[in-house]
Amino acid sequence: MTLDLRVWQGDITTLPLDAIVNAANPSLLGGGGVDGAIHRAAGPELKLYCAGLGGCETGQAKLSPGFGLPSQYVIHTVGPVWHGGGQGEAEALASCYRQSLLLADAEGIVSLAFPAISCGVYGYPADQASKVAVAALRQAFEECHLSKQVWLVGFDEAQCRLWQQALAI
Ligand code: AR6
Repeated sequence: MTLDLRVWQGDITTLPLDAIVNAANPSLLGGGGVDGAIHRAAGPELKLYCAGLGGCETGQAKLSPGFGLPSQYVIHTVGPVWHGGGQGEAEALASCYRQSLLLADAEGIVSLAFPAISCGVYGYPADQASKVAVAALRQAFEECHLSKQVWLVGFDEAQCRLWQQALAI
């Protein structure tokens, strides 16, 4: 049983893994950023399927097929909106990574990729978010039953550096 954490730069929608994680909003009906890219690449079936999931609360995670994506599944999670850090943002962000990893494990998913959840439109400072993410993944893995290969995806080089720094702690 091993947790293999790796950093990768690029468009998460191109990765042929068991699952990619989407930084969604509570409606699960699509939006901008990585959410928009995932819905575009998956095709309209994804929105139809997600409409039947009944939304998703902040810090929770839900599963869908990948449809037109090269990945088999999409794990939709809803990160917190950054309000300065005093409104439970770190706990909610940790919960996103934890619930996504545990859902993956329950579905037999071994390889999966995360974007930097909440670090775009939702405004979470990316250096802090990266550390919260790595700590939460390491902690949640202790409850997993299968090994995991987790790709920490940065759209740009700056985010990849932050992932590397968080991994070095
Ligand atoms: N591949 C990998 N990373 C990406 C991609 C991509 N194709 N596109 C963007 N990123 P964001 P949030 C990075 O804004 O902050 C949506 O409208 C991006 O550079 O996508 O959680 C939802 O519907 C950033 O580092 O998600 C919600 O309403 C990271 O992904 C809201 O935005 C997250 O940025 C969620 O906001």
